[in-house]
Amino acid sequence: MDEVKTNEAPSPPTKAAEKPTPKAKKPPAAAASAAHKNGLFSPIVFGAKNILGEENLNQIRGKVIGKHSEVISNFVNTYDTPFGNAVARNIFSAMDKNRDGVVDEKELAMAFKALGFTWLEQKQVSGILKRADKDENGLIDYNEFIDELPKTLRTNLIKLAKKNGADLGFLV
Ligand SMILES: [Ca+2]
Ligand SMILES: [Ca+2]
Repeated sequence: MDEVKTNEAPSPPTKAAEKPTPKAKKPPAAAASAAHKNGLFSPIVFGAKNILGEENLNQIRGKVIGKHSEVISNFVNTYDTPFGNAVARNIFSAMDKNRDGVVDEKELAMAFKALGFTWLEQKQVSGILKRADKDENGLIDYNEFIDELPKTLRTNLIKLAKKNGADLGFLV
């Protein structure tokens, strides 16, 4: 239900007599670099590119451009699809800084900070970890991550998207 404004609103040509240039098809360079600057998801998208191949990714990206809130929901809802799974694995391994295969509280806090979830306090990060940590060993493994984190990520990504508008770097 929540809608995030997109910047995919090509204005209709005022003078149809001029030139029928299909300029709305391609985003201008300025917009692309602006997205880059705030491209929190750039590493994730690049990672998915490595896994899926550029062609697949472009197809997916073609579908998702202009509907960022849907993307956000999708990528956390579809981790059982090749794309969703690739993204989830990427997020997980990006979080796992010391590459021991699990995410500890410090890594989780760092990841949330890196994603821009500045509103999450230590207390809340602990709570998220506790909720995810089904076997109560103080660490999040991939299965625990997959069970719990998509919900958390979605909630916070939507919040982030609202804060940042559409400029989330999905357009790398
Ligand atoms: Ca780790
Ligand atoms: Ca655990």
